[in-house]
Amino acid sequence: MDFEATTEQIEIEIHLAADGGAAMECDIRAGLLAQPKELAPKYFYDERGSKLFEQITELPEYSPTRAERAILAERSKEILAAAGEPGVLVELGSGSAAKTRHLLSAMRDAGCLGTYVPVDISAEITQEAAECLVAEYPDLAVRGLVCDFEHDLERIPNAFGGRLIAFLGGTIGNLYPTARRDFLARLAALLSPEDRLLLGTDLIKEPARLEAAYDDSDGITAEFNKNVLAVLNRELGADFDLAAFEHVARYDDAEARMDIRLRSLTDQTVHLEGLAMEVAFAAGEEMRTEISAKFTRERLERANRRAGPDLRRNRRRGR
Ligand code: AVJ
Repeated sequence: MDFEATTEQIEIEIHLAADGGAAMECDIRAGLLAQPKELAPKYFYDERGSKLFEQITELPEYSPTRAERAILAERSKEILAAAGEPGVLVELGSGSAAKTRHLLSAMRDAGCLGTYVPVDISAEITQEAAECLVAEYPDLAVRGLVCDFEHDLERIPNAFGGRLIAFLGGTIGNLYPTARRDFLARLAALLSPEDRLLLGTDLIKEPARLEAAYDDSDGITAEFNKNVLAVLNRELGADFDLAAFEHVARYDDAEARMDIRLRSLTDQTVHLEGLAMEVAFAAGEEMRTEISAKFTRERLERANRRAGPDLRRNRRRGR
Protein backbone atom coordinates (compact mmCIF):
# COMPACT_ATOMS: atom_id res chain seq x y z
CA MET A 1 0.00 0.00 0.00
CA ASP A 2 1.18 3.52 -0.83
CA PHE A 3 0.34 6.82 0.70
CA GLU A 4 0.26 9.82 -1.54
CA ALA A 5 -0.20 13.52 -0.96
CA THR A 6 -0.62 13.44 2.77
CA THR A 7 -1.49 16.89 3.96
CA GLU A 8 -3.66 17.70 6.93
CA GLN A 9 -6.74 17.80 4.79
CA ILE A 10 -6.10 15.20 2.11
CA GLU A 11 -4.99 11.64 2.56
CA ILE A 12 -5.20 9.19 -0.29
CA GLU A 13 -4.48 5.49 0.07
CA ILE A 14 -3.59 3.56 -3.04
CA HIS A 15 -4.36 -0.14 -3.15
CA LEU A 16 -3.95 -0.78 -6.85
CA ALA A 17 -1.41 -3.19 -8.20
CA ALA A 18 -0.10 -4.01 -4.71
CA ASP A 19 0.37 -7.44 -6.30
CA GLY A 20 2.51 -6.01 -9.12
CA GLY A 21 -0.46 -6.12 -11.48
CA ALA A 22 -1.00 -9.87 -11.13
CA ALA A 23 -4.76 -9.50 -10.65
CA MET A 24 -5.08 -7.40 -13.80
CA GLU A 25 -2.93 -9.82 -15.80
CA CYS A 26 -4.99 -12.76 -14.65
CA ASP A 27 -8.25 -10.97 -15.39
CA ILE A 28 -7.25 -9.80 -18.87
CA ARG A 29 -5.82 -13.20 -19.80
CA ALA A 30 -9.07 -14.91 -18.79
CA GLY A 31 -11.11 -12.35 -20.72
CA LEU A 32 -9.08 -12.76 -23.90
CA LEU A 33 -9.28 -16.55 -23.70
CA ALA A 34 -13.04 -16.51 -23.07
CA GLN A 35 -15.45 -17.17 -25.91
CA PRO A 36 -16.71 -14.55 -26.70
CA LYS A 37 -13.84 -12.34 -25.55
CA GLU A 38 -14.54 -9.80 -22.84
CA LEU A 39 -12.74 -7.06 -20.89
CA ALA A 40 -13.98 -5.55 -17.62
CA PRO A 41 -15.10 -1.89 -17.84
CA LYS A 42 -12.92 -0.84 -14.89
CA TYR A 43 -9.94 -0.92 -17.29
CA PHE A 44 -11.33 2.09 -19.20
CA TYR A 45 -10.38 4.43 -16.41
CA ASP A 46 -6.77 5.46 -16.64
CA GLU A 47 -6.23 9.24 -16.59
CA ARG A 48 -7.24 9.62 -20.22
CA GLY A 49 -10.23 7.30 -19.84
CA SER A 50 -11.46 9.25 -16.82
CA LYS A 51 -11.15 12.50 -18.81
CA LEU A 52 -13.00 10.99 -21.78
CA PHE A 53 -15.78 9.88 -19.45
CA GLU A 54 -15.99 13.46 -18.14
CA GLN A 55 -16.49 14.56 -21.76
CA ILE A 56 -19.20 11.94 -22.23
CA THR A 57 -21.15 13.40 -19.30
CA GLU A 58 -21.33 16.72 -21.20
CA LEU A 59 -22.63 15.22 -24.46
CA PRO A 60 -26.12 16.24 -25.55
CA GLU A 61 -26.96 12.54 -26.15
CA TYR A 62 -25.87 11.39 -22.68
CA SER A 63 -28.48 12.48 -20.14
CA PRO A 64 -27.89 10.43 -16.94
CA THR A 65 -25.28 12.77 -15.43
CA ARG A 66 -27.36 15.88 -16.09
CA ALA A 67 -30.48 14.21 -14.70
CA GLU A 68 -28.69 13.07 -11.57
CA ARG A 69 -27.03 16.43 -11.06
CA ALA A 70 -30.43 18.13 -11.30
CA ILE A 71 -31.89 15.75 -8.70
CA LEU A 72 -28.98 16.35 -6.34
CA ALA A 73 -29.10 20.11 -6.90
CA GLU A 74 -32.76 20.11 -5.98
CA ARG A 75 -32.96 17.52 -3.26
CA SER A 76 -29.63 17.16 -1.45
CA LYS A 77 -31.01 18.85 1.64
CA GLU A 78 -33.90 16.40 1.75
CA ILE A 79 -31.58 13.44 1.09
CA LEU A 80 -29.27 14.54 3.90
CA ALA A 81 -32.18 14.91 6.31
CA ALA A 82 -33.54 11.47 5.37
CA ALA A 83 -30.06 10.03 5.96
CA GLY A 84 -29.95 11.51 9.46
CA GLU A 85 -27.36 14.20 8.67
CA PRO A 86 -24.29 11.97 8.73
CA GLY A 87 -20.78 13.44 9.10
CA VAL A 88 -19.22 11.12 6.54
CA LEU A 89 -19.92 10.85 2.84
CA VAL A 90 -18.47 7.80 1.09
CA GLU A 91 -18.71 7.78 -2.71
CA LEU A 92 -18.12 4.62 -4.74
CA GLY A 93 -16.71 5.41 -8.20
CA SER A 94 -16.34 9.08 -7.32
CA GLY A 95 -14.43 10.15 -10.45
CA SER A 96 -14.22 13.95 -10.67
CA ALA A 97 -16.78 14.25 -7.83
CA ALA A 98 -18.57 16.91 -9.89
CA LYS A 99 -22.04 16.06 -8.55
CA THR A 100 -20.84 15.44 -5.03
CA ARG A 101 -20.63 19.15 -4.31
CA HIS A 102 -24.39 19.31 -3.87
CA LEU A 103 -24.26 16.71 -1.09
CA LEU A 104 -21.21 18.29 0.54
CA SER A 105 -22.84 21.72 0.46
CA ALA A 106 -25.97 20.30 2.05
CA MET A 107 -23.79 18.72 4.76
CA ARG A 108 -22.05 22.04 5.34
CA ASP A 109 -25.38 23.86 5.54
CA ALA A 110 -26.66 21.27 8.01
CA GLY A 111 -23.50 21.70 10.06
CA CYS A 112 -22.55 18.02 9.81
CA LEU A 113 -19.79 18.20 7.18
CA GLY A 114 -16.85 16.10 8.32
CA THR A 115 -15.17 13.64 6.01
CA TYR A 116 -15.46 12.77 2.34
CA VAL A 117 -14.23 9.33 1.32
CA PRO A 118 -13.92 9.16 -2.49
CA VAL A 119 -13.35 5.61 -3.71
CA ASP A 120 -12.16 5.38 -7.30
CA ILE A 121 -9.90 3.35 -9.57
CA SER A 122 -8.03 6.39 -10.96
CA ALA A 123 -5.39 7.95 -8.69
CA GLU A 124 -5.03 11.10 -10.81
CA ILE A 125 -8.70 12.00 -10.92
CA THR A 126 -9.12 11.27 -7.20
CA GLN A 127 -6.18 13.50 -6.30
CA GLU A 128 -7.48 16.31 -8.52
CA ALA A 129 -10.99 16.03 -7.13
CA ALA A 130 -9.65 16.09 -3.55
CA GLU A 131 -7.62 19.24 -4.21
CA CYS A 132 -10.59 21.05 -5.73
CA LEU A 133 -12.86 20.04 -2.87
CA VAL A 134 -10.61 21.11 -0.01
CA ALA A 135 -10.22 24.48 -1.72
CA GLU A 136 -14.00 24.81 -1.71
CA TYR A 137 -14.66 23.29 1.72
CA PRO A 138 -11.93 24.44 4.11
CA ASP A 139 -13.21 22.27 6.98
CA LEU A 140 -13.48 19.10 4.95
CA ALA A 141 -11.18 16.12 5.49
CA VAL A 142 -10.72 13.97 2.40
CA ARG A 143 -9.75 10.34 3.01
CA GLY A 144 -9.56 8.86 -0.48
CA LEU A 145 -9.20 5.24 -1.44
CA VAL A 146 -7.80 4.40 -4.85
CA CYS A 147 -8.85 0.82 -5.46
CA ASP A 148 -11.24 -1.44 -7.32
CA PHE A 149 -14.27 -0.78 -5.16
CA GLU A 150 -15.84 -4.11 -6.02
CA HIS A 151 -12.74 -6.04 -4.94
CA ASP A 152 -11.81 -3.75 -2.05
CA LEU A 153 -15.24 -2.86 -0.65
CA GLU A 154 -14.30 -4.07 2.83
CA ARG A 155 -11.48 -1.48 3.05
CA ILE A 156 -13.94 1.38 3.41
CA PRO A 157 -13.54 2.85 6.87
CA ASN A 158 -16.42 2.61 9.28
CA ALA A 159 -17.59 5.75 11.05
CA PHE A 160 -19.21 6.39 14.36
CA GLY A 161 -22.49 8.23 13.92
CA GLY A 162 -23.28 7.04 10.45
CA ARG A 163 -22.24 7.41 6.86
CA LEU A 164 -24.00 8.24 3.67
CA ILE A 165 -22.73 5.85 1.02
CA ALA A 166 -23.35 7.26 -2.44
CA PHE A 167 -23.24 4.91 -5.41
CA LEU A 168 -24.23 7.18 -8.25
CA GLY A 169 -24.07 7.56 -12.00
CA GLY A 170 -25.57 4.19 -12.79
CA THR A 171 -22.25 2.49 -12.11
CA ILE A 172 -24.09 -0.45 -10.53
CA GLY A 173 -25.33 -1.12 -14.07
CA ASN A 174 -21.83 -2.26 -15.03
CA LEU A 175 -22.25 -5.36 -12.88
CA TYR A 176 -23.85 -8.57 -14.11
CA PRO A 177 -26.97 -9.60 -12.15
CA THR A 178 -25.14 -12.14 -9.97
CA ALA A 179 -22.26 -9.78 -9.23
CA ARG A 180 -24.76 -7.01 -8.53
CA ARG A 181 -26.60 -9.15 -5.99
CA ASP A 182 -23.35 -10.23 -4.35
CA PHE A 183 -22.14 -6.66 -4.22
CA LEU A 184 -25.35 -5.35 -2.65
CA ALA A 185 -25.28 -8.17 -0.11
CA ARG A 186 -21.66 -7.38 0.82
CA LEU A 187 -22.53 -3.72 1.07
CA ALA A 188 -25.55 -4.54 3.22
CA ALA A 189 -23.33 -6.58 5.53
CA LEU A 190 -21.03 -3.57 5.99
CA LEU A 191 -23.75 -1.06 6.83
CA SER A 192 -24.37 -0.20 10.42
CA PRO A 193 -27.93 0.75 11.41
CA GLU A 194 -27.12 4.48 11.11
CA ASP A 195 -25.67 4.19 7.60
CA ARG A 196 -27.68 5.03 4.51
CA LEU A 197 -27.18 4.09 0.87
CA LEU A 198 -27.89 6.56 -1.93
CA LEU A 199 -28.14 4.67 -5.20
CA GLY A 200 -28.39 6.40 -8.58
CA THR A 201 -29.21 4.40 -11.69
CA ASP A 202 -30.32 5.06 -15.23
CA LEU A 203 -33.88 4.10 -16.18
CA ILE A 204 -35.12 2.12 -19.15
CA LYS A 205 -36.07 4.36 -22.04
CA GLU A 206 -36.51 4.04 -25.82
CA PRO A 207 -33.71 1.93 -27.32
CA ALA A 208 -32.89 4.62 -29.91
CA ARG A 209 -32.22 7.16 -27.16
CA LEU A 210 -30.12 4.70 -25.19
CA GLU A 211 -28.10 3.72 -28.24
CA ALA A 212 -27.46 7.36 -29.11
CA ALA A 213 -26.24 7.97 -25.55
CA TYR A 214 -23.60 5.28 -26.07
CA ASP A 215 -22.71 6.10 -29.67
CA ASP A 216 -22.52 9.89 -29.81
CA SER A 217 -22.06 11.79 -33.05
CA ASP A 218 -18.71 13.26 -31.92
CA GLY A 219 -17.29 9.78 -31.43
CA ILE A 220 -16.23 10.47 -27.84
CA THR A 221 -17.77 7.22 -26.58
CA ALA A 222 -15.99 5.32 -29.37
CA GLU A 223 -12.71 6.87 -28.24
CA PHE A 224 -13.49 6.04 -24.62
CA ASN A 225 -14.23 2.43 -25.57
CA LYS A 226 -11.04 2.05 -27.62
CA ASN A 227 -9.00 3.62 -24.83
CA VAL A 228 -9.10 0.26 -23.04
CA LEU A 229 -6.87 -1.06 -25.83
CA ALA A 230 -4.39 1.76 -25.19
CA VAL A 231 -4.43 0.80 -21.51
CA LEU A 232 -3.53 -2.79 -22.43
CA ASN A 233 -0.82 -1.57 -24.79
CA ARG A 234 0.78 0.42 -22.00
CA GLU A 235 0.17 -1.85 -19.01
CA LEU A 236 0.70 -5.21 -20.67
CA GLY A 237 3.05 -4.36 -23.53
CA ALA A 238 0.37 -5.18 -26.11
CA ASP A 239 0.26 -4.02 -29.72
CA PHE A 240 -3.43 -3.39 -30.31
CA ASP A 241 -4.00 -1.16 -33.34
CA LEU A 242 -6.87 1.06 -32.21
CA ALA A 243 -7.78 1.84 -35.82
CA ALA A 244 -8.36 -1.86 -36.50
CA PHE A 245 -11.39 -1.96 -34.17
CA GLU A 246 -14.73 -0.22 -34.24
CA HIS A 247 -17.08 0.80 -31.49
CA VAL A 248 -20.39 -1.08 -31.19
CA ALA A 249 -23.22 -0.05 -28.83
CA ARG A 250 -26.48 -2.02 -28.88
CA TYR A 251 -29.43 -2.08 -26.53
CA ASP A 252 -30.29 -5.61 -25.42
CA ASP A 253 -34.00 -5.45 -24.76
CA ALA A 254 -34.30 -8.91 -23.18
CA GLU A 255 -31.59 -8.12 -20.60
CA ALA A 256 -32.53 -4.43 -20.31
CA ARG A 257 -28.96 -3.29 -20.78
CA MET A 258 -26.62 -1.57 -23.15
CA ASP A 259 -24.08 -3.97 -24.58
CA ILE A 260 -20.84 -2.26 -25.59
CA ARG A 261 -18.21 -3.97 -27.68
CA LEU A 262 -15.19 -3.55 -29.89
CA ARG A 263 -15.42 -5.20 -33.29
CA SER A 264 -12.31 -6.29 -35.13
CA LEU A 265 -12.25 -4.87 -38.65
CA THR A 266 -9.85 -7.47 -40.00
CA ASP A 267 -8.36 -10.88 -39.29
CA GLN A 268 -5.52 -9.94 -36.98
CA THR A 269 -3.21 -11.24 -34.28
CA VAL A 270 -2.39 -9.15 -31.23
CA HIS A 271 0.67 -9.76 -29.07
CA LEU A 272 0.70 -9.13 -25.35
CA GLU A 273 4.28 -9.23 -24.20
CA GLY A 274 3.36 -8.84 -20.54
CA LEU A 275 1.18 -11.93 -20.73
CA ALA A 276 3.49 -13.85 -23.08
CA MET A 277 0.41 -14.35 -25.18
CA GLU A 278 -0.91 -13.97 -28.72
CA VAL A 279 -4.58 -13.47 -29.46
CA ALA A 280 -6.29 -13.91 -32.81
CA PHE A 281 -9.29 -11.81 -33.81
CA ALA A 282 -11.40 -12.76 -36.80
CA ALA A 283 -12.78 -10.02 -39.04
CA GLY A 284 -16.12 -9.00 -37.53
CA GLU A 285 -15.41 -10.64 -34.18
CA GLU A 286 -16.77 -8.67 -31.24
CA MET A 287 -15.25 -8.36 -27.77
CA ARG A 288 -17.51 -7.05 -25.01
CA THR A 289 -16.04 -4.19 -22.96
CA GLU A 290 -19.05 -3.09 -20.90
CA ILE A 291 -22.65 -3.69 -20.02
CA SER A 292 -24.74 -0.87 -18.61
CA ALA A 293 -27.98 -2.17 -17.14
CA LYS A 294 -31.06 0.02 -17.12
CA PHE A 295 -33.76 -0.22 -14.48
CA THR A 296 -37.31 0.44 -13.53
CA ARG A 297 -38.12 1.52 -10.02
CA GLU A 298 -39.83 -1.86 -9.37
CA ARG A 299 -36.81 -3.79 -10.57
CA LEU A 300 -34.52 -1.83 -8.29
CA GLU A 301 -36.71 -2.32 -5.27
CA ARG A 302 -36.83 -6.04 -5.96
CA ALA A 303 -33.04 -6.18 -6.25
CA ASN A 304 -32.61 -4.32 -2.97
CA ARG A 305 -35.11 -6.57 -1.18
CA ARG A 306 -33.21 -9.66 -2.24
CA ALA A 307 -29.84 -8.26 -1.28
CA GLY A 308 -29.94 -9.01 2.40
CA PRO A 309 -31.59 -8.45 5.74
CA ASP A 310 -29.45 -5.48 6.72
CA LEU A 311 -30.22 -3.53 3.60
CA ARG A 312 -33.89 -4.33 4.02
CA ARG A 313 -33.88 -3.12 7.60
CA ASN A 314 -32.12 0.07 6.61
CA ARG A 315 -34.61 0.68 3.87
CA ARG A 316 -37.59 0.50 6.18
CA ARG A 317 -36.03 2.64 8.86
CA GLY A 318 -35.14 5.20 6.25
CA ARG A 319 -38.75 5.81 5.43
C1 AVJ B 1 -19.91 5.39 -15.57
C2 AVJ B 1 -20.65 3.19 -15.85
C3 AVJ B 1 -22.21 4.85 -15.41
O1 AVJ B 1 -22.62 3.00 -17.99
O2 AVJ B 1 -23.30 4.96 -18.56
C4 AVJ B 1 -20.69 5.93 -20.51
C5 AVJ B 1 -20.01 4.56 -18.42
N1 AVJ B 1 -19.83 4.00 -20.85
N2 AVJ B 1 -20.64 5.72 -21.83
C6 AVJ B 1 -22.46 4.22 -18.10
C7 AVJ B 1 -20.19 4.84 -19.88
C8 AVJ B 1 -20.10 4.54 -22.03
C9 AVJ B 1 -21.18 4.88 -17.57
N3 AVJ B 1 -20.97 4.57 -16.13
